[in-house]
Amino acid sequence: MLSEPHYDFYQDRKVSLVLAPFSGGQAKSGVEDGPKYMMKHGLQPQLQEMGWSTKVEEPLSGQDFEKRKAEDVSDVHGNTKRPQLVGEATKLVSESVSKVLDRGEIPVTLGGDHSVAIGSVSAVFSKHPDACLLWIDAHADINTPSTTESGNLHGCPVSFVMGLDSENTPPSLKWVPHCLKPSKIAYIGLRDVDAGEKKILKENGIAAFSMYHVDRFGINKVIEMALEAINPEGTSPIMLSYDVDAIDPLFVPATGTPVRGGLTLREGLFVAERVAETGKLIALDVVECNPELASKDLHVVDTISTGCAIVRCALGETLL
Ligand SMILES: [Mn+2]
Repeated sequence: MLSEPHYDFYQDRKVSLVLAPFSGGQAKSGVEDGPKYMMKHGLQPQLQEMGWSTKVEEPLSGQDFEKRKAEDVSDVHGNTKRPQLVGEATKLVSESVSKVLDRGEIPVTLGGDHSVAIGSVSAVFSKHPDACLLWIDAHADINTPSTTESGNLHGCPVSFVMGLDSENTPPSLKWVPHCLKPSKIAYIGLRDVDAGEKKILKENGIAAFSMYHVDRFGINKVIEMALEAINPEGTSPIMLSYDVDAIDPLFVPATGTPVRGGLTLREGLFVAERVAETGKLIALDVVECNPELASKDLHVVDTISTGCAIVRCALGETLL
């Protein structure tokens, strides 16, 4: 049965692009250029064309995170790498997203690596405790300071906002509110989940739909099941945190941790279209576009144009 499209949250059509050019949640350089490339690709005029009024927030401008990442090797805490940088950057992102929400606009956070979601998710769930979160990703990003093998904090954002393993939280991330309940997050697209993460997902009863489920049930049914799990009444505001590596590297090659066997381009965009159709979107992240990792120019275009398309689809662009 087709649900009637209803774009309740889109009446005002006001969006703020929160640029988060940050790479400290992982080792590779280049992901900090994601926002710049998406802006250069024309994201802002594209949204204006769709009838959205747009603002741009740059909470990290004037900071020297990239320089500090290169120079300061002492920024470690237990297993975790660069917690001071991640703590500072995500706090700035959180304050910015919070301000955008207070103005009644939809924050669209453009990463940057996925650690920036510590900032966006904490702001959204502090203001909307009744919200639910769809996490679209090849990875679960729910490692804790104790379980992480790489020490890269872009693999840990969910554990911080959930308050897992809080006794080992680095001091610089103690500001993060434990605002997300395990019952309010669902994953789609998983295919590279660490053993420690599988345990966390199971123990907390988290709704996790891997590529197996997409193959078994189809993407439409998977989204229905995901929303049913986290938003059974259908009334909660929805945040979408979208890692472009959920989509297969055939379509999105320029990303830091590509994993084969992902969503097709259409399945990936359908997720965003379907969320838009609910009319309940309150916030969006699009992260992990890394133009530096492209081996040809075409790979940059593929990746950046997909990132922009995710934003447009989530904000109501339709094929007809
Ligand atoms: Mn991710």
